Formats: sequence, structure tokens, C-alpha cells
Amino acid sequence: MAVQVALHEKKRETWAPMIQFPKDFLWGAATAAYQVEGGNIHADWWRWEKKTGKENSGLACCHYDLYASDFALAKDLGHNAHRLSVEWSRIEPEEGKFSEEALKHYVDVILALKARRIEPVVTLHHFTNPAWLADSGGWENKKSVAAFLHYSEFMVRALAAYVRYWITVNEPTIYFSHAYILGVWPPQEKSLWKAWTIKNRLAEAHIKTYRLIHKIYKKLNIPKPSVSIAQHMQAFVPCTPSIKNRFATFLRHQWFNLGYIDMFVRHQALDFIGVNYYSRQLVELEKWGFRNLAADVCKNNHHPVEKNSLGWDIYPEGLSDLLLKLKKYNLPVMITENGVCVSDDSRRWEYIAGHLRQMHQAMEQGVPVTGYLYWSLLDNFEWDKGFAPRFGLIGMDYKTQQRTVRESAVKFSKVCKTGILEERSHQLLG
Ligand code: IFM
Repeated sequence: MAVQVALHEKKRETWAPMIQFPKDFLWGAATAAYQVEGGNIHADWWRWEKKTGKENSGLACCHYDLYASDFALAKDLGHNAHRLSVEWSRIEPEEGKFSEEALKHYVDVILALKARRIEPVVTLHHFTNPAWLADSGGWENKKSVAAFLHYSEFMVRALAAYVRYWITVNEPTIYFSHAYILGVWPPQEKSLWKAWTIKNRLAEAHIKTYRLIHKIYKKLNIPKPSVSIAQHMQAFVPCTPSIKNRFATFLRHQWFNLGYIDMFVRHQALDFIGVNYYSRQLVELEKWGFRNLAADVCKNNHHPVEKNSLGWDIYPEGLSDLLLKLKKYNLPVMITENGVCVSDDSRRWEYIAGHLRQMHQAMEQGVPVTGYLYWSLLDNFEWDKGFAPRFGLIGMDYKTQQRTVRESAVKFSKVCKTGILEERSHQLLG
């Protein structure tokens, strides 16, 4: 993969570096079924929203009906890849009863991408479960893995001819920590023991699904697929260089960022590394202790940086550090999510450009990054935070379902179309 940095003269005395990405690079955006489709009435989240009185996902972006025009927008923006998820609860609304209609829908969705020469990256599990699974204990139930494999087999057989990239599980660490430790997502448990069970169950589900997908492709005589998870990774940075802070930083990186990756590499169940990167965590331990090691952060606004509208630190330099730490695996890396929610769209473009610069730096140092998928194509339903956070390249008016292509999307589209990030540097040389 040839990665080069060219220098070109802007004014006589001003040089602006031009960052150039490989020709075959995948550029695009990501979405998840439940966050954009609307009307996912058979999912555990649907029921939970009603029960808790949280903002309802409702019609979301009506993407279930409007996917073709949304993909047309993505195409206009120069995207050549798109990550989406398939909603298990639509495919299997009742245990063991598979919906041919929903299956046909997703085949049509993938064909709509292919017709536009947009490479699909398909996620099988993105936080939601069918309500019937939740009723039988969700992932606590041993049978969940077999049920997931059953559903995955159904999907993969139908889509194998068109799909090369598969994500089995999105952000497993975020899923079990929010649902089983913090108790802020369904089923709202706060049990380390249960979280541990779910962690292992999701690992088992990934490893078995990885093997299943490869087996199906082999049997159908289709070129090998590329299968991974989308792992949420953070830049863990010690607030002060005390032993406590450095030790906790090391542990969190090993465990939160790399725990699953190490395990799947050991099981030879990873073809690339899917990275979802958003933010920094400034590690500052109050005292030694299990919980402190896992969760204490700086509360004093030391080393302040800009924040997104959810209060997450914006820290592009963390991306190159992280990518360099993945080099040892000798596997391709895909940025399966990176994005920001802000009310001022010019900050979105700064965020994207800053992260692309850092990604490029890591590529120059030999990290084989193959794609960058911005989160998200559209503003969407941000789980327990509802519709307020605006992550989209395309803005949503939820009352009218009107889409507005943001300025940041247009700027990003120039990179997607040319593979070049133009820098406006006003450095004087001499
Ligand atoms: O919206 C989520 C997505 O579902 C998973 N990754 C992080 C995004 C922003 O919080």
C-alpha cells in the first residue's frame, strides 16, 4: 500500500502539505439499524423505551423506507463504502420464525449499495436483541449463542454473494458494561458476575460466527470474507505520571481496548481489526482498589481539551497512538467508526480532518489502515441519550424527515473523491 505525503507550493513562501491516501482506500460512513430505521417493534430496546419513558426511537430517520435515497446522497458525497447493521429482531421476530420479507428487504438494501458501487460492511449485532431473547434471559442464557448462530447463518447465506466485510458484534465491551455494569441500558443490571458471563458469551458468539461465515463462503465457493468485531477503543492517558495512574492506564488499555482483540487473534478468528475511536479518558486514581483501577478519571479538568456535546474529550492524537499499538498484530485495520456530535458543524470538519491527519501519520509508520467510516451518515437515535446528539454528516429534521447535507459532509466528500486531504498551512519556510 503506497502512502505518500506530497508538498506543493501554495504561495511563493507558503508550503501546504497535501496528505494523500491509497487509491483503494474505503471511505464512507456507518449507521446501525435501530438508530436509523424506525419502527423496530420486536426489539428489546423498543419495549425498554416504553417502560422507562425514555425518548422513543419511533420512526427514527425512516431509513427502513428511505435507504435508497440516503445511499444516493452517500454516493453523491463520494462514499465508496458503507457500514450498516441488520436488525435481528426483524429477521427473527419470534423465536425460530424467520421473516422472508425482512430478509428480502436487507438483500435489497445491499443491492442498492452495490448498484452504487458502495462496498457494504455488515454488522450482525449492534446492541439490540429480539424481545423474545431478552425474555429468555438474553445473553445470560446459554442458548443465546446457538440462537445468534442460527440467525447469522440465515443472514450470511443470503448475503454472502454480495458482502465481503462482516462485523459480528459491535462494541461488545460497551454493550456489556452499559447493560450489565452501569445498568443504563436494557436489561439494566449492575452485576459484575453477569457482565463477566456476557463478556464471555459474546466472545464465544464471535468466534463461532467467524468460523461459520468462513465455512459458508468456502462451501459456496466465494472468495474469503473479511470478518472482525468493531471494538470501541479509547485513548487512556495518565493525568499525572504516578505509578497508580500509569498502572491503571496500562490495565485499561490492555483490557478495554485489546482484551477481545488478543483473544480473537489467539483463536485465529480475526481477519482485520475494526476500530471505533471517539475520545480520550484521563486516568487519575483516587486510591488503589479494583473499582478505582477500572474507572477513576480526573475530575479537575486538568489538561483540558475541546469536548463534544456529550462532554467527551476530543483528542485526535490518541488515534495515531492507538493505531501504532495495533501494528504488532500484523492485521489490516479499518476505522469502523469515528465521529463527533456538535451543534456547530465547522467543528465536525475540524474533528474529521484532525483524525484523518493522525490516521495518516500512523499509516506512514506502517499501520495498514484500509478504510475510514465516519459515524454517522445521518443524525440518529443515540440510545439512552435520545435524538439530541447530532453526529450526522447529514442533518435530520425529525418532524419532516427532511435531510440536509452539512458543510462538513461536503468537505469530507472531497477527501473521499480524491483521496487527498488538503491542508491549509501558513507556515513560512525561511
Ligand atoms: O451511536 C453509537 C454507536 O451505536 C456505537 N458507537 C458509538 C456511537 C456514538 O455513541
